[in-house]
Amino acid sequence: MIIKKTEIEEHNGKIINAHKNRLKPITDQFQDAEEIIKKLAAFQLAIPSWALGTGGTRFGRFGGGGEPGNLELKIEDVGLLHSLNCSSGAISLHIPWDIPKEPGSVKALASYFGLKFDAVNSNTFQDQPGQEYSYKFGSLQHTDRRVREQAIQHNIEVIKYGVELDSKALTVWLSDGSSFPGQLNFRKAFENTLESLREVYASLPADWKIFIEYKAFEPNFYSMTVGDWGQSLLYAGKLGTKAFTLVDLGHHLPNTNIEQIVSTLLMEEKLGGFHFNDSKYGDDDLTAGSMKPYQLFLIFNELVEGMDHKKMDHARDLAWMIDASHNIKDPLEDLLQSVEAIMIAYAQALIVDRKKLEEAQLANDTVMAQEVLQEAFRTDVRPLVAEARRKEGGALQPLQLFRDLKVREQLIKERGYKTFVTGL
Ligand SMILES: [Mn+2]
Repeated sequence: MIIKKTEIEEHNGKIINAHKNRLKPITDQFQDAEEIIKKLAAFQLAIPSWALGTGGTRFGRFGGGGEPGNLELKIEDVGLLHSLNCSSGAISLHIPWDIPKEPGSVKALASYFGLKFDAVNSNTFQDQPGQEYSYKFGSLQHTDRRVREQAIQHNIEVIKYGVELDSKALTVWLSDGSSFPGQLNFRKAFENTLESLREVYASLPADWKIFIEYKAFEPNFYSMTVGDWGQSLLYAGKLGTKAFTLVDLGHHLPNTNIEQIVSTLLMEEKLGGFHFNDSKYGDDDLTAGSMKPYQLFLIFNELVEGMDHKKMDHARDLAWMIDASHNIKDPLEDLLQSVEAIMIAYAQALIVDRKKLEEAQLANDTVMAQEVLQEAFRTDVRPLVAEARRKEGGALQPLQLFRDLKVREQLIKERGYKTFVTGL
């Protein structure tokens, strides 16, 4: 299904006056509003190919209808999102769930929808049919050289798929670790992992990056071989200048100060990318901003501060991706909500009065520092986000238009109710 330009224009036309009334006070308040709107318009989030179907839990999966059964349909779904919000201009593939069989036509289809290919993701946390060695006890860390070799070759294969699609990065998330004390020699597991990653790193094209994603626990419950940002940073530092740490918001222990991690990694020029989601307890993979919007804002506050300090381009210099797997919502509606929440947090970070904040920090004026941050957080920046979208040809209210056009009903008509989607 393709949303027509005229449908978006008609939707915008009906609510443009109300939008302008809401926009005016905020553009009057901020002299650099035009600049902020430009930054918002440039900011693009990659949608992972596995987020377009209804996710499951380890207890069950309750699929929805009209879900995309192949890579081409997944690209079409991301295209749909992007036509509505103009902020989902990239897709991140997971191999082997979404192997591009005909890279040329897949690339052409993506570019038809205005989409790029973001980082490609390898998978050594599951055994695939016909696979020679099992990853039951790890992959790149494995005690058996042959298992490690198989996992290395898989990552190299993923890079090759990515090259064909003009992707520029490989994200490696390992489930490697141990579930019981004594099971694993930590040092040897680290050394094996590092040695394996070095071989993968050696296969990276010159203009590629490798992102080392960490996770505190699950599926291993005693130790994870890339368990936190410190370990990830160690690997990235030892690998070289093309290796970076990737922060997934759900991969921390409860109450971790993620914004401080972000600040430190930026200082070290080792932050490579982001996976957005939200959580209450663990790696809940809930909609971004649905639980802790203030934390999301504080993270963006550090991102903006740290990137500006290093003169980085907000839109281009880090890989921004949503990584969620929702099991009760319509996946497309959920993604629209996630993108909106992330754009709002980014916009709030852009309006922080940096000069006033610095003055408060230098004077140890704790009260004023808090006031400055909360002033930005409590400002309704939604009209700025909507305006950025409108200027790019998107819908003022993407979710409303999605419902008005009965997109899901249309997709069910086209694809059927019972569909099979690869992914989590
Ligand atoms: Mn992730």
